[in-house]
Amino acid sequence: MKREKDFHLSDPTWCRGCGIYGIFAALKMAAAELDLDPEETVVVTGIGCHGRLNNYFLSYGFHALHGRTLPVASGIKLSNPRLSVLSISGDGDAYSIGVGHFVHALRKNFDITYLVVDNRLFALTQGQTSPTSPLGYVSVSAPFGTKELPLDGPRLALASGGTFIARGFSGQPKKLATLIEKGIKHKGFSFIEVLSPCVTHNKIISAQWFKEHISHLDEDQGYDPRDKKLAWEKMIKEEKIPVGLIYEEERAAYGELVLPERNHPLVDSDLSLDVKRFERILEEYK
Ligand SMILES: Cc1ncc(C[n+]2csc(CCOP(=O)(O)OP(=O)(O)O)c2C)c(N)n1
Ligand code: SF4
Repeated sequence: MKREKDFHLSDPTWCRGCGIYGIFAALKMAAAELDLDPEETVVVTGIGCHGRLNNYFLSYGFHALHGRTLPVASGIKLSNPRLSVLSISGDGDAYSIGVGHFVHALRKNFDITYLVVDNRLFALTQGQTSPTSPLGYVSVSAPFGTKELPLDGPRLALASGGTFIARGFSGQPKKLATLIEKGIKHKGFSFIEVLSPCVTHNKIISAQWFKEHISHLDEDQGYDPRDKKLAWEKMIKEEKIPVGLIYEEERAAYGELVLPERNHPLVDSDLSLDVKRFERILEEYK
């Protein structure tokens, strides 16, 4: 049985107090609990402060282009379905430049786990407004306050056919670890948005602010994450931000549909070069 420290590759250098420390801790807890094999696990990150996680978490890693974690992660999973594949983005990475990939990954139901670190701004580039920044939010890119309505990731996921939709808080790593564990076990696309304060660029949306503005679905006796109508009602109520497992359903994952028994995934295919065949192809193009 593994322990958290077995996944600790090196000490992080995020700013002191950054929420991503809590996400790193939760990821290690979940990996240890599931006894993941670092050699059979791949974490694909985007460009942003969250992207440094690859340097600290022991597994295979791929630091993808900004907004392109999902095509890389889904390609890896389809090429080798035996791997556990996680993708990690910032709210800018996921909901701005990468939002098209997000919607299609949800409806296709790739069998990967997607964590979105929602600090409500572009952190690495020094605090610009992101799609989750609240209306009126003042930043270096919106000095008179943003005039755009914020995007809600879980609502978008529910509308796009998501089969596992959750929201966690970096300040509660144990609860978050449980969500990550469930997400990794889920057969299909598991999406977990994680509320995470950026202590350097956002003095308003702090850890305390999140604590005061969230409500816990697991404390709501009447809530059933298998009831889509109930999930919608909860999501569109303009009250506290719901945290926990929002919705889960079973639906065949994309890989199961396109890689039936008779087809070999790329990893099991013979990719050795047949020189004679290659020369014939070259001849055809002369
Ligand atoms: C194609 C492309 N566009 C823009 C950038 C500049 N850029 C780097 S990180 C970033 C945003 C980071 O914000 P987020 O994804 O929320 O991650 P965080 O730093 O908050 O973890 C941007 C716009 C880039 N690297 N590549
Ligand atoms: S700039 Fe913000 S998100 Fe980035 S490491 Fe520092 S506190 Fe964390």
